[in-house]
Amino acid sequence: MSTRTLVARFACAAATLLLVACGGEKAASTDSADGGAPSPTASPTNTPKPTGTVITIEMITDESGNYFKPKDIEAKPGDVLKFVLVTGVHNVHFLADSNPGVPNLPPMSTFAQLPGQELLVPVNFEAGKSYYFQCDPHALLGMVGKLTVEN
Ligand SMILES: [Cu+2]
Repeated sequence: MSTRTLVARFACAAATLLLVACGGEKAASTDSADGGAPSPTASPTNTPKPTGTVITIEMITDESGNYFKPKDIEAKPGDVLKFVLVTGVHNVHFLADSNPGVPNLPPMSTFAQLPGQELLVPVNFEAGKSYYFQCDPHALLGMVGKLTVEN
C-alpha cells in the first residue's frame, strides 16, 4: 500500500502548506486558534503544531475487540499521529519496555473518553526504525500498533 500512501501523503503535505487541516476531517477544531469555547474534557496538553502530514488512527471498541485502525503506520519525521477516539476508552503509550534503547519516547497520553477526542503524537523519532505503542488497558487484548519511521 506504499504507493497509494505516498501519493496521499504528498497531496496531503501540499494541502498542509495552505491549511492546518489534513486527514479528511475538519481540522482546527481543537487547535487553539482563538478563544473558542474551551472543552473541559478535551485536554489540549499535547497539541503540537503539525508541520508535516497528519496521520489519523482510529481507536475502536466493537464486537471484534479493541484495536487501533490502522495498526501499522508509516510516517516521516515531522508528521503527526492523530489518534481519534471512535468508541471505548483508550490511550496511547509508547512503552519503554516495548522500545528498548529508544530515547525521548513520547509520554503516555491521557485517556480519550469522548468520541471524536484526539490524542496527538508528533513523530519525533529517528528514521529507519520501527516503534511500538499500545493502549494500556487493552494491550493484552491485542490493542497494539507499530509505527515505522522512514525518511
Ligand atoms: Cu484501549
